[in-house]
Amino acid sequence: MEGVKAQLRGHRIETPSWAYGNSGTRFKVYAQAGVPRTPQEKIADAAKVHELTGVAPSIALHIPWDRVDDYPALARFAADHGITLGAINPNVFQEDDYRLGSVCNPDPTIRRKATDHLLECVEIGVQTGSTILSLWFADGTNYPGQDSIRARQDRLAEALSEVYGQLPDGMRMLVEYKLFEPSFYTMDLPDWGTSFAHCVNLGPKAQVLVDTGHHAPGTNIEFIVALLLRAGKLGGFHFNSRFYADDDLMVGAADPFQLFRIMHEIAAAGALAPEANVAFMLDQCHNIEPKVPAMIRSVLNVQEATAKALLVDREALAKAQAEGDVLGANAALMDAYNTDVRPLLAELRAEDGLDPDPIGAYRRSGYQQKIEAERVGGSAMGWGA
Ligand code: LRH
Ligand code: MN
Repeated sequence: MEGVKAQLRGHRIETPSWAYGNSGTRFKVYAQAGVPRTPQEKIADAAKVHELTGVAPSIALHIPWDRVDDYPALARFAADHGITLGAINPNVFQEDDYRLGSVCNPDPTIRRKATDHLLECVEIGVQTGSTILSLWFADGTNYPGQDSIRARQDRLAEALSEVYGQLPDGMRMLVEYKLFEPSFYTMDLPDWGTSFAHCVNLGPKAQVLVDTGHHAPGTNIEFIVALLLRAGKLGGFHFNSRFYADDDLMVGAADPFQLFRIMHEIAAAGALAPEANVAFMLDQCHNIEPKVPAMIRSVLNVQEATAKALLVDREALAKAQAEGDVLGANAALMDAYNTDVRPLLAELRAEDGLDPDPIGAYRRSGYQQKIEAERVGGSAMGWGA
């Protein structure tokens, strides 16, 4: 069990700055009390999540939502709170200029503007000490004939290659795909295969980012994960869960078994260790639930799925698989999945000087009351769509 504990101790889950802010749907963005008004307050909330879970030592930024005048100072502020600044996410999907796309736009001046923002985010990453440029494009079309599918791929390849060429040593780019929304006929990066093809063309510093909410219903995401791992092209995850579309619900809430199957492929490939360089990041929206405890719950859900995956009896599984013992092999996985790992994780936290019950600890901390009392006035951060 000590081996499992050691691997769980080495696990790192990055939380997204935007999930601490107000979010919603096209119908309503619900304002909640105590929501951050500045990137610094988001960092403070992320630091609270790390303080109570011990495995969330970094926060991803989104630009311009987290734009500041002095990024080295922001990195020092984060360090003073015991965390680091993680992936830098450019935003080329919230300006009128991007109506027909950003880097895939038919208009070269718009493409130039979008590419310049990506390059600005590379520079921001240098100043924050980040090692990941995390790229997602809303680019696509809504009607057949609206634009040339092939020409848009040429434009995408051109922009990605220019940015790739500007990546400093130690920084890599992750290319996220999404089946649909906000475009509803084509997305220029709709699936793992398109992202993979571009990443292979770009080179070793380009890898695929798997957002678990970005697939057609019924997609076997762990198959994609196993395949990308085999090809050395799995850069990381945007973990969340969904019942229907890109619902961005708490990871593991809608389909904990799927999360377990994904973490099983990770563990089986020995890709849990930090040196495997798979970025485990959350990407969620807490539209109706309190943000900080929702983030703590999400980190615990990933920990629980990971602990179950580490408890798979690999010898029994390999033996059953080799013997074609279908039921035996499936049982090896289900025994692990059906194991209650909460006592193990509580013990681990206690051994590490953490409260065995982080959610209870948060409630007892009075942090929620504190931020609701302090964060009055100013404008709460949100998507601002
Ligand atoms: C797009 C996405 C992308 C982000 C955004 C916050 O749906 O998953 O990763 O930039 O959400
Ligand atoms: Mn995402």
